[in-house]
Amino acid sequence: DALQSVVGSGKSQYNGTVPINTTLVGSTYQMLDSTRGVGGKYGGMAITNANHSPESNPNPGTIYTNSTNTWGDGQQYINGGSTTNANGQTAAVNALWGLMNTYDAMKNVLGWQSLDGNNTSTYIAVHVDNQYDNAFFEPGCKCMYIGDGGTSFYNLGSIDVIGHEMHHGVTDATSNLTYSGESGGLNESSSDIGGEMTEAYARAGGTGSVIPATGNDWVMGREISRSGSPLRYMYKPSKDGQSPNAWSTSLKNLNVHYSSGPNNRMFYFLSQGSNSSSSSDYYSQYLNQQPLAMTGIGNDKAFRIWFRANTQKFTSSTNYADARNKMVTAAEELYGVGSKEATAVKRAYAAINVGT
Ligand code: ASN
Ligand code: ZN
Repeated sequence: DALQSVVGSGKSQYNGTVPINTTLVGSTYQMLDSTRGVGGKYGGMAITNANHSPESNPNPGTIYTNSTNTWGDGQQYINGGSTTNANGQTAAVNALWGLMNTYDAMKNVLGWQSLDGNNTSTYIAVHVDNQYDNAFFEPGCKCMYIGDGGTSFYNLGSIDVIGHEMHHGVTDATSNLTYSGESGGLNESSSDIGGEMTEAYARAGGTGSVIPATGNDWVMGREISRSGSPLRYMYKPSKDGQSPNAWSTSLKNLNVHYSSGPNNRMFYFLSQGSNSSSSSDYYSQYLNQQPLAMTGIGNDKAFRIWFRANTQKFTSSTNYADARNKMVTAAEELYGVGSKEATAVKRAYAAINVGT
């Protein structure tokens, strides 16, 4: 059968009804986006059904199919229900919408193609395990698995979480930051930055910028949380009760999802600035001091500097001090030695106790 690229309609759980790129094969629609990526397992970006195969040995299954090009019901998946009816398809709609936005933000803001920079296709398998409260990038297949959520979360396919997992794929293909110690925190932070910027890209309406008129929420996983509390607060990491706001010698001993905190906050300052006279949560509490007052350079520039540093400068053993120096170099290459952008990088790191 001839393959025909078409645009379908998906009822997503977190973003309303969204246009999704699918493929018509004979009289069956497939959740295969052949407008993004080439080669790889499916010759385009695909969403597959892991159909509750275990997280410890997941089977990605096959591409989602449907008899019409209207997918999902926008509702949380009912545990134990069909993974292929409209309710079961919603997880796939969430994943494809997140994937499309992640891919487009990388391409249109950063000039980067897919996870490896060579535009190689990947895929996301949904419904992994049972009532699974996690999502992950798997280096073997260079693909991603998304859980339905259990006690803590709803379906983990929010845009920021999908972006987070896809950016693990970029780090895996480039700096390959070791997933422990300070480099592990930077690896996690790079995914939080990528996830938050993907969300910003979608909020900005897919315009090629990551500067939405409505601003960012600067948290990870707001939508997926059953408790209402997000997973991580980029603007003030300590709000999670575990992450520090600034670098210290003991940072390397923390779980990577907490040692990411200071770098997340650095990125927030780099983009949005800080105002030492403000008493709001956004600016207070750097150790016992206020951060240095600084002017932010906005999401677009901050994202380009971070991404260049991670993909072109960092190595697997890069720590916070090394990241700071390489971020300065990346800013100088993009915007000039002595540029306000390079100065902003120094101030943002100084605000988390790295360098001056
Ligand atoms: N969801 C987690 C993450 O991507 C999975 C993990 O702990 N690696 O960070
Ligand atoms: Zn992660």
